[in-house]
Amino acid sequence: MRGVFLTSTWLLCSILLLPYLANGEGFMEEPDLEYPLFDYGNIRLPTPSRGLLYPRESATREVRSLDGMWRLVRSEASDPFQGIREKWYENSLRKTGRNVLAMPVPASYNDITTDDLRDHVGTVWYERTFFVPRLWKGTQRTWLRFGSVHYSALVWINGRNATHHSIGHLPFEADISSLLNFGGENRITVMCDNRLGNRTIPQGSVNNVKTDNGSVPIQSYTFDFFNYAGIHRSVHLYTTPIVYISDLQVSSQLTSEGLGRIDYRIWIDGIQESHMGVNLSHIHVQLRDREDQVAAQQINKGIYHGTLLVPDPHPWWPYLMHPDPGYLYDLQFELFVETNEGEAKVMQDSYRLPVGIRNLKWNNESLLLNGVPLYLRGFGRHEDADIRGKGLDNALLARDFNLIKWIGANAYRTSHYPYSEESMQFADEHGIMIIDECPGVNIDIFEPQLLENHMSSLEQLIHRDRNHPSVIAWSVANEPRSYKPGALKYFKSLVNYTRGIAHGRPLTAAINANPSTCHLTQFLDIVGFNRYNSWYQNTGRTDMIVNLLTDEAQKWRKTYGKPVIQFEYGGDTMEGMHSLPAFVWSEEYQVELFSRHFIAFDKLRAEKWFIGEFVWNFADFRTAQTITRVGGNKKGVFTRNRQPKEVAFLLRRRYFALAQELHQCQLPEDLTVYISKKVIRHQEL
Ligand code: BDP
Repeated sequence: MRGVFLTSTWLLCSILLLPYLANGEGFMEEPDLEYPLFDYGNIRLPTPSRGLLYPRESATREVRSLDGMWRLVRSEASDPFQGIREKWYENSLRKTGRNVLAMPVPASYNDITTDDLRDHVGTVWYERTFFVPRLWKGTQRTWLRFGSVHYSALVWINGRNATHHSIGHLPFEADISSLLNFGGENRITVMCDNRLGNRTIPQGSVNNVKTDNGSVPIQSYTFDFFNYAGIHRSVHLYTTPIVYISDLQVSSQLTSEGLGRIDYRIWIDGIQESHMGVNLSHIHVQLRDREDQVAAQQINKGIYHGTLLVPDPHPWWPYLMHPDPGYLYDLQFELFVETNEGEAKVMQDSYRLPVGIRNLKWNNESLLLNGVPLYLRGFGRHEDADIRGKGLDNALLARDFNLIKWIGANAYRTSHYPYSEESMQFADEHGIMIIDECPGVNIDIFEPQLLENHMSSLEQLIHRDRNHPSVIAWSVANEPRSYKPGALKYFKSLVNYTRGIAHGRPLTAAINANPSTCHLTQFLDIVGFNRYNSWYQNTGRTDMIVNLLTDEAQKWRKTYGKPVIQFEYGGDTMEGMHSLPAFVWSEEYQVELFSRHFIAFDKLRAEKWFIGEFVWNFADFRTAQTITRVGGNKKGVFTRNRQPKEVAFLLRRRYFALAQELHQCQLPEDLTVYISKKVIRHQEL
């Protein structure tokens, strides 16, 4: 039940507390989910996500973390559902008689132990206990929220079913008030299944193979990163009032009159369930700037969407495009109810959402932010580190953003899945632009049920991230087998559906097919291609980059007439391996390979439609075991431990040179080192 959302009866009493307030006219309507699905007549469209606001404390909400040490028990790989049959969730996992391990949350479980848990296929069970205050009973709702569990999860509270979810890297939650023991101990049990199949996003396959110890299931997949699993992001308990703000949607613009414009929509839930006879009074919407001054506000009665107009707005700018990047306002929503006497108004719920004000537009040449054509200098990345795998780690997050800023990048792609909500917040605050990618990596064997899951992954991603100013595009896939005949109707349907929910962002994908064979690119707004000149092709020949790359980019442009980005280029590099002249895998080779790409990029930049260069990869990362990987993929500009390789200094000089050329940014003092009296700092650039 979606709660109160009145669109037709306009009972707006938008009390204009400041002269520049406006009403909700012109607000983007909710997408029409009856999108034509072409050849896939019988596809079930995803149920639109609801709720899932990031847990934030407020005058009416409490947040508690369930992160910490949990217990873990693994099932036999050959019998993943043994725990369900034997009802392991009914008692403590200690009672299963199986080996109980201490397991940190958030973290991937794979690299924590010294045994073969790393390569386990199937289910593992987590549990912990926690207390809930007596005072929470009856007066509010208690929610359980997971930032992500990879790949699928079943959750029990005190032995009773609480929720379930599939597709990693995305949040899910449930109101668990009716399952809790208030004032006493509670037990949470999570079954996590890491198996990937033909219809999961991403795909994989599990096959039994004969080993010296008998037949065992082996998970295989074609994507190039380790299939880490477990409770990857934070687990929170949070409270809301019984009648509460369940969801918020915002979009922003800078008007031609120089005003900032924020359109918002609010969902209120729980009125039916409240036995207190709650009468909604009004919603007070207030925009506060960094100095905590009110920049705009509005009071809405009986209407749950509106528009704030902001005079002299501070626009949200990307890093190095403006001296004050990442400017965020606080958009505060306060829901008031009438008391029984109908006289006093009482604040029922409040929630604060950070928002940025910016214009995002695109055409067949450019992607423009606040009217300025963007040139994206960035990376493909991974959420990956030693020991914690894909587990959220705030220290790593802060280090990564410091490195991104140190190197002068202004963007990255969340290759190849949605990154943590905490990282999206960081990107908003630091002015780093995000190409937000769903987990559809290496999609093959196109069929309707896969399409349903793929749509759902995009729907959940867009619902989660639509309010972030840093998100400038949605990427619907990475390197799908888009040259295969089945790809045509699959992607036509997928893109059509996604366009209907895109919330003001262009659509793109990272393609490795070529311009004449790709069935996906024709449907997109921005052409993104991955190409490993002088690495996977013409290995060792850095003299075969410039022409091939410029020709290919031009071909993409000519075929589709859209802005073009190179989303991946690079070569594996062993830190500390040197060779003069350059030889593959050496630091010198990576430097030479990058430098030759820069020549091509500069030629292409002269043609306005080439709008970005993304290195593969920000840092070295773990992959499955193969003979082509030495401990993982080594294409990082930084090591897995987040230290620079030689190429990082070159890339830094380029990224800052571009930022200075395009946006007159100040160069950092330490960009070059002293050489002699005659060589003046920075002139070397
Ligand atoms: C591309 C993939 C990426 C790989 C990279 C590589 O998009 O996931 O890690 O190649 O081979 O094809 O390094």
